[in-house]
Amino acid sequence: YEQQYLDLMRHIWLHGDERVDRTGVGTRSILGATMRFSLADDAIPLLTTKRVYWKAAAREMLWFLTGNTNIRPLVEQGVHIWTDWPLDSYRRETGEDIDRDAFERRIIDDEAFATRWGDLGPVYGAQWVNWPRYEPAGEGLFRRAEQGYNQIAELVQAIRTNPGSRRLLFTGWNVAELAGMALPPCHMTYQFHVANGKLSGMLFQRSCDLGLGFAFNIFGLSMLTRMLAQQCDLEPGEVVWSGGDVHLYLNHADLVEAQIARVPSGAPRLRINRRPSSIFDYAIEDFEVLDYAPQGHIAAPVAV
Ligand code: THF
Repeated sequence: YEQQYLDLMRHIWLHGDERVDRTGVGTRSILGATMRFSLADDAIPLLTTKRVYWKAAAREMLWFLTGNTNIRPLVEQGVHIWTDWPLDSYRRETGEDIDRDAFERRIIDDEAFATRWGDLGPVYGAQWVNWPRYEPAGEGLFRRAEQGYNQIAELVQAIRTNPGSRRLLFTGWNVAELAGMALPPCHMTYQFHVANGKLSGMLFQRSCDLGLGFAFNIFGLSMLTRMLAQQCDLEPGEVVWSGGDVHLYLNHADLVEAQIARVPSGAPRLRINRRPSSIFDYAIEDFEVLDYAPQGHIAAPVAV
């Protein structure tokens, strides 16, 4: 199954359109790609051609589901994947040349500092579980209701009560709030489908960093699909990943060359060791990856 990924990587590296992107790093890019992975028998699409820190991806998914948009809970758990964006704005706005470790230490030690500098704006979690709802406030005016829409809770309810629905989806792409986000959502729309007692999940990702982010995003989609299946008493089906602008950063040349020279090895499985009482009650300890013996980690810089 992983060959799909390696083939796509090779294709983009050879034929992608080379351009200077938003980050200034430069990419080779194509429009549109689809990959499918089975979740049967606990199979999980976790890359074996490099080590993927799946627990960081799992913690990120659990963090999305809390609705929290501050990096503080991630940093407290040793997850550094979102630090660079707040760090970048801190450096830009204060002119202080603070290093990453010192910045993360302040995020942990100083709650007011974290509140001021650690928030990413109304990104993923905020939209997933608390999409703004407005209520009439008289004279044709509206005010923001205290409680927004919980798209995830409604999704669980919809899968349970109306599994044939073609509206089993949620999205982070809230047009009205994009300007306040540190980064508009990349993995933006998730859709689910029930057939023969199996739940399958699909993701539309408008922008995909194939060398770095993809490994996290496909694991997140698969983990979430497994959790939803468990909550709705369904078996896991498959995941379908669909990318819009799929690209490789030019400074990932070493990673690309090393990874496409490797051959996938083994078939990792994801086990969920408990059935929490709701989709919001999972903890990192509930997840276990088995039969994962990846090839060596390949470090690559993240473009901010
Ligand atoms: N921006 C870019 N340029 N690429 C992305 O993948 C990306 N994301 C999120 C938001 N913006 C993005 C952030 N997610 C890593 C992994 C996921 C990220 C950001 C960074 C990363 O550096 N991974 C390394 C090390 C992981 C670790 O130390 O735990 C890796 O080798 O996998 C995509 O959602």
